[in-house]
Amino acid sequence: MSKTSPTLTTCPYCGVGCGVAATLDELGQVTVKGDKSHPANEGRMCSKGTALGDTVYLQERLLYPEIAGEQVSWDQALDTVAGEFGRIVREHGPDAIAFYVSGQLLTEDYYVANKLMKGFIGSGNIDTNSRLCMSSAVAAYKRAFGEDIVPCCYDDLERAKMIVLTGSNTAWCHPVLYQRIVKARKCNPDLFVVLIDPRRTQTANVADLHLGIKPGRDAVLFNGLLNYLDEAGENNEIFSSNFTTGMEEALAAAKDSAPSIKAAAKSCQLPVEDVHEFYRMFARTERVVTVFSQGTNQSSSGVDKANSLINCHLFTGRIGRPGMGPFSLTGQPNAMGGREVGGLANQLAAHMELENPEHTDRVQRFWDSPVIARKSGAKAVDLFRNIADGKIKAVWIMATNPVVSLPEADKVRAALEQCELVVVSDCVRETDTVKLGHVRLPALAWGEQDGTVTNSERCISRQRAFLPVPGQARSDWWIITEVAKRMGFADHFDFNDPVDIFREHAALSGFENNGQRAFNISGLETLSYDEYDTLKPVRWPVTAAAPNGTDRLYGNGKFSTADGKARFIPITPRNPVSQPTSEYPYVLNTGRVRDHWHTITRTGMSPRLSSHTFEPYVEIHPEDAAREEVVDGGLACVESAHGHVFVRVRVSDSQQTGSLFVPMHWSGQFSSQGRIGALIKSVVDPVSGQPESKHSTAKISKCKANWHGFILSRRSSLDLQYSTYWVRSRGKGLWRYEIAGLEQPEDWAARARSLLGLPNGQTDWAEFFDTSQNHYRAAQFKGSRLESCIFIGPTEMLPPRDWLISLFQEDKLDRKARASLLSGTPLIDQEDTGRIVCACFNVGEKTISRSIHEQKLKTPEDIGACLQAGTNCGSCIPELRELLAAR
Ligand SMILES: Nc1nc2c(c(=O)[nH]1)N[C@H]1C(S)=C(S)[C@@H](COP(=O)(O)OP(=O)(O)OC[C@H]3O[C@@H](n4cnc5c(=O)[nH]c(N)nc54)[C@H](O)[C@@H]3O)O[C@H]1N2
Ligand SMILES: Nc1nc2c(c(=O)[nH]1)N[C@H]1C(S)=C(S)[C@@H](COP(=O)(O)OP(=O)(O)OC[C@H]3O[C@@H](n4cnc5c(=O)[nH]c(N)nc54)[C@H](O)[C@@H]3O)O[C@H]1N2
Ligand code: SF4
Ligand SMILES: [Mo]
Repeated sequence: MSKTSPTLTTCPYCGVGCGVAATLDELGQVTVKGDKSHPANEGRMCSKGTALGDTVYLQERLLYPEIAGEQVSWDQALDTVAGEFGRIVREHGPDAIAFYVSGQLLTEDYYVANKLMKGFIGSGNIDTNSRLCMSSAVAAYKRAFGEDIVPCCYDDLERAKMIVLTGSNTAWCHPVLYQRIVKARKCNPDLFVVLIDPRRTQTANVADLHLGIKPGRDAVLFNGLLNYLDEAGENNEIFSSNFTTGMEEALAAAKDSAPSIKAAAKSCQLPVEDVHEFYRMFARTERVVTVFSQGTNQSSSGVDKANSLINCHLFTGRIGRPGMGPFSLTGQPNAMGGREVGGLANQLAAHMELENPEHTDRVQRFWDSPVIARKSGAKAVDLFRNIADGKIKAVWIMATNPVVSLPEADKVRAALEQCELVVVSDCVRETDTVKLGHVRLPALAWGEQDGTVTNSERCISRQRAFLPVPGQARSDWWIITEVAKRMGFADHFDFNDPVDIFREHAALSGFENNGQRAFNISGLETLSYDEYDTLKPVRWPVTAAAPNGTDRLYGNGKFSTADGKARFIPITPRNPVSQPTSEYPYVLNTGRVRDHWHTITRTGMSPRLSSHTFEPYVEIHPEDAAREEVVDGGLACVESAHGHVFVRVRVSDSQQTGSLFVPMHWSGQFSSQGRIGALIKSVVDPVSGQPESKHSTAKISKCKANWHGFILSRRSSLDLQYSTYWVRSRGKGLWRYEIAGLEQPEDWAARARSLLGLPNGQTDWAEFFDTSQNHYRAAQFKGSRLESCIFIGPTEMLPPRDWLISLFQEDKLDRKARASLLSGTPLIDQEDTGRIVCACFNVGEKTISRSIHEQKLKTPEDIGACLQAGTNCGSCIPELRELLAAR
């Protein structure tokens, strides 16, 4: 493999599913560019995809199988897992074991995991992190259409005249779709965009109208819309009378809860005019796409919220035609593939149902399996409760980090700590979950593995390997089939290549289908090895009748229910379960930042991606901040009945009063106390079982640290036991540690030395101590190169980090530079660039602000022309606009 032959593959991050062209050069460097031929992105990329090359290094990888922390052979590891699973099933029955899998597995991996558990072990106990992500959307689509079908495709975003983004921070979480919306607006100035989100996120930059809804009230807003549409005579009678049932009941429920615009606005705490504008525009625009994501799904009434918006599309018949429809964006790269293979504990496979005897019979015959699960297994939150209760004695966790991402995460950790057998398959060694694995199985990572993924618009794309297999890592499908073989099911798991599995999966989708299941990719069941290898992205269904795939579904008004009609669902809105109290007065909302992916196991390897947001934070409205006496840039403790975190304070009026926002990303691997999942109450939607991760309650207080500091060091592990607060992040060629402590050090210099593990009297160590101010600074050199530096003092007022980080790039620091380093002030010719805004070209906030001022820049394009910022992936353009507005 050389520079000249890029491999076409798919980005492993979000559900947009961008095609990328990856090149490995002679020096082992990986560069990644957007694939112009891929329909999802047509060459576009975001900051995360662009930086994929930074994340393929092997330092943090799990590369050998381990039992109890000792390296073992694959045979030993696989025999142990198969043997123990077999014993536990014999002694306690099949429900005593469970798999907890992930939307980041490839379809082929997912298929065999589900087949093993449901068809051969005979339990429904396989659930997935998609439970925390998509399950409310799945349940809502099933209720409305009779099947889990996303009827739209991305082209609809360009064809729409109105786009409603609800509970979606598209700019950060689906950045390429955001770019497509921005472009669509340029091409079509009449395109009207509405954002519904309690926070004013970067996505608001593309919105004509931002509805800063009271958290959790979405169903009232959409019930109000349904009622308005009815009163305005906007019913598509031909559609609703021929193709739907249940409209009258849904209308009655809507009228009950939101009888007028005024009532809806009041309940959602929104200005009446804004709600009216939204309703009016929706009523008069035929081509509307309603995009929804976690602000809808992660709710104790997530399924109802989704159905309330689907009702409005059914009422107006806006479904299945170009430029319209209710469009759930999937989060993970293969959330959709997991839905196809039935990875959720209440599904079977190929869109069939566990509790439908006809379906179980069909799948059992197809699999020729000795048993078949006939009842739903435990959903994620219950699955870990069953582990805690000892009902589940062995669990196999693949490609997910539940100790960080599940609610009441400390209980999840405790459950795993006392579980008889914890098996983990991961590519990273030190995650909070992998650490608890008795058996650790090294999986291949992106770039090393082959298979398929399906994105939000049902588009199946290939992931292709272009990197050598490191250590003894193996593909997930291989690991699973080897365990299956050793459990006695060799004949049924005799796959030699992912294509063998894919063909079986495709064949099952068409097996005795007769048009009953829209998920049908039987057109791909005879793919040869070469055809699979060169498979072009294609949207399912793919059948003999539609060999090139299908853009939209249900345009003919024929749905997947028994009578072929879609169902209106009457919605009685419910409030979120946890409501603020005098003890926990704030609504705690959680979500994502631009450049990190989930629990940071992979994006944390990239200096570029780590510099945009390097610390966990809490966002709070200025009035609340004043009341709680927390200040911007200071540290705060956020606490619920279940746990606490220490995070940096960001005071911002984009946050509502009474609400806090904390990112979901930080784990024990990267912070002393940043795991926000520990605070979230395990409240779930009664239909979908999806946790209410957007609406817990908490209190906030100032963290009374007596010293603050930071360390920049080429060393990756330091003993940070004296720091109550620490966060580590990667910089170019170094690690950055932000630290703080509660107690008052007696000897500041000794404190600093102990943090760096340095004996007194070391000579390559230059230090400066201002005793009157208790400011301690020190730098360690190796030859003329800076090795580490540490700054501590009594307040957060410390020198700019970005300038110091740049000194690590120099091979030689002269005396002047060393002196300026210790004084904490850049020399005239050294620029402090500030926090990195453009991750592609490493352009900092201060550089941009200076140029805006000095060069009188007016638009993001001007900034691009002057500094390159924003000209590659475009992920930072919303922030460039904010910096322009701030001038
Ligand atoms: N950068 C980045 N991108 C990602 C990911 C990542 O980790 N990092 N993860 C991927 C995954 S798996 C997923 S699921 C997606 C998630 O993508 P999104 O759903 O867009 O992201 P979130 O930040 O979780 O939440 C979206 C918004 O919901 C809002 N919200 C909270 N409560 C309510 C409410 O009651 N009503 C409404 N209308 N909105 C509310 C929040 O304020 C937040 O801004 O992102 C994917 N893309
Ligand atoms: N508070 C709060 N909690 C949330 C959310 C929220 O918004 N707020 N969002 C929820 C949502 S939507 C999601 S999707 C989850 C995500 O949460 P998780 O799934 O727990 O997060 P990840 O960090 O993506 O974990 C994936 C793991 O798989 C490993 N991995 C990557 N590729 C492979 C592979 O090919 N094979 C194997 N075996 N391992 C691999 C990675 O190293 C990593 O350890 O978090 C949920 N939790
Ligand atoms: S939008 Fe970004 S993270 Fe999502 S698939 Fe595309 S490049 Fe990857
Ligand atoms: Mo997700």
